[in-house]
Amino acid sequence: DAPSLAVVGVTGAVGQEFLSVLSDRSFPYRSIKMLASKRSAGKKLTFEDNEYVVEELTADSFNGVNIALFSAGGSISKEFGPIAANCGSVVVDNSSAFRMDDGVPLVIPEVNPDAMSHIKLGSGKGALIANPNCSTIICLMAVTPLHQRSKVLRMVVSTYQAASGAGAAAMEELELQTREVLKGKKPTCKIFKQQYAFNLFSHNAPVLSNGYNEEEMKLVKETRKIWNDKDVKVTATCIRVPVMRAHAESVNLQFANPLDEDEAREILKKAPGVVVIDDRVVNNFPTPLEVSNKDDVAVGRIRRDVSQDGNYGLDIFICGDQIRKGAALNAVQIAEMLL
Ligand code: 11C
Repeated sequence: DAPSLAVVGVTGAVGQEFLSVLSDRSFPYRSIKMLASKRSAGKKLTFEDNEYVVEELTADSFNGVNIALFSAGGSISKEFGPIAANCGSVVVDNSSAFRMDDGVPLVIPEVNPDAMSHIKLGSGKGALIANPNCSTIICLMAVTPLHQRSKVLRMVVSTYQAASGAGAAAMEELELQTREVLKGKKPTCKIFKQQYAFNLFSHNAPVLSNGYNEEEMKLVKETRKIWNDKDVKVTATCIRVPVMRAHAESVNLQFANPLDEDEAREILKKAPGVVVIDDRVVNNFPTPLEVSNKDDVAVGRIRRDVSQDGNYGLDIFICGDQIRKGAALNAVQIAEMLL
């Protein structure tokens, strides 16, 4: 039997993308519940030619639900994720609420599918599965195939993150500010404290006592969990740039064994969910616009790191759609693995 689904946070940017990805991939379902906060309850939406009324998320929402896709923020996940799992639903959660919890698999299907192999749909037992942070997913999609060939000892990541990572309201703010600045008006700053259009700034996540912000530490901790490698050295600097919906990341790698750039390029060309855009002659490399609304993560600027001896270091540049592979697509792929 096809599963019954629930989408929690259906009116948000990722919630809406869940629906398009489910439809694009012809995900089978018996029924689908559209769940959101009280504020959005009663709104109508059309999905695959049927009209649905958005229902208020409550503790009773999950009776009979087999798979629940959550993207309504960490506090909603913390409150309702365990309720759904206790009702027998397998929860695929897009927030950071459970990612580092022991016993909760943190999964990128192309990278560590085995982490969730013990979770079975139809066993009657609910479960929580966490979707990694978008920056981690996009980074590890490209770096893992290289890591599988030659172990990564150290990774230095610098991100250029899109508005979508901060939600639909941040995307609207970027558009509004761009219009305002072009008209010579003072930009409206609601989501971010500083001007976003024609600017960039350190990621808006809270800064911790070690000087890193939470977004940066997610890259550090999630990589260790997904690779099951507590020794891998990761450092990151995360920056918000005025781009609508795709993140870019510059990644410097240090390997345990030599890996030259030609072999790295061949590995990446064969990697699932990855495309190589690496044309030095015409200076054509990945861009956020090129990958927007696409499933694949693009990699380019693949080159030997001249600061390291021999072939022990590489620099690469990665772009991936934050809402799609960084969030909704990855979650739906996890749900597909349950079928
Ligand atoms: C961003 N990665 O681009 C963030 C948003 O832990 O799921 C998502 C935060 C998270 O701003």
